[in-house]
Amino acid sequence: MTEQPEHRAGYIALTGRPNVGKSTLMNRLVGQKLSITSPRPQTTRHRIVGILTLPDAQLAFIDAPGLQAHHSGRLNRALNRVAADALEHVDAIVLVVEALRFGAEDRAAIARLPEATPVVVAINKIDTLADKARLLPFIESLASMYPFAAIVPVSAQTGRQIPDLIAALKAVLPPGPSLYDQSELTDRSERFLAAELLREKLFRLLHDELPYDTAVEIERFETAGSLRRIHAAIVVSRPGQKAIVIGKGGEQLKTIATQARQDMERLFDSKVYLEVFVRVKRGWADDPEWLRRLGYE
Ligand SMILES: Nc1nc2c(ncn2[C@@H]2O[C@H](COP(=O)(O)OP(=O)(O)OP(=O)(O)O)[C@@H](O)[C@H]2O)c(=O)[nH]1
Ligand SMILES: [Mg+2]
Repeated sequence: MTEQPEHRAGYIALTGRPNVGKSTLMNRLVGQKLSITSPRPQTTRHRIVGILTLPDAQLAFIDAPGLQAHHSGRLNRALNRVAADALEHVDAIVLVVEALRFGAEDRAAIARLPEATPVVVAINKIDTLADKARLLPFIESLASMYPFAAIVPVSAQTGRQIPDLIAALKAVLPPGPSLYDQSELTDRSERFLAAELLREKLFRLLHDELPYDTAVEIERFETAGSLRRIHAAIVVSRPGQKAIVIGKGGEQLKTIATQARQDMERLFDSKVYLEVFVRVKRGWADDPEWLRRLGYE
């Protein structure tokens, strides 16, 4: 009789400076687009769990906002709380850094690592490297900074060496039964995921024009057979911002809504009827009731 490997399971937090690819990496690890991504830093605003179930292990990844220094106010404080909490009570941490691009914000991320939790480094975006030989000294310098359990170069975009990262994480997880049912992919509802997909299109299509205090609220979410009927509000804090989101002749909003609907149909594997409008709510980002309503507090 061959001995079965012991089943392992645990929570694994993804951390690292903004824009290193934490959310892209989580999506790649679980094989599904759950967490939104964009070229803009500080895209992720909510904690979301993505679950990878294997025959001998279950890895529950936690993606969360990074610590924000560039904005102040109540919304920002709420985001920083989520960022700090995400590193507590986890079984392991993946510190994501970008290949050959290490700076003050990365150093700060290392300084915040809690003692006694095993940390695996994922050196992301290796697909952008012309000269792979330069990775070795980079790995050596990282290894001298902190007692990391492992350092694995990967590409979240192409999937390169993702199996090696999973193996390194399995090795540091404690033995134990699964935390979630094996059919579960995330702890979040379709309602939440729909709001996020719409927010992603705002981030991707409006670039720097998009004000920081823009959010999405799902006002109605109904499932009728294989159809999802969704009414969503894009919440901005000034009338001028409403004009930016709608665009000339409503073209911008139409593109945003079409792309969001296509992503929702893929994720929910169903037809989606999506109606989107823009609502102006002055000062919502400093209003406790609205912060709660939009899931920030
Ligand atoms: N070339 C390349 N680009 C990548 C890779 N992984 C992520 N990116 C890109 O990097 C940008 C940021 O990715 P995100 O996953 O949103 O980064 P993040 O760390 O979650 O960012 P925040 O949530 O804002 O902190 C996006 O434009 C991604 O497409 C990779 O392996 N290779
Ligand atoms: Mg992110």
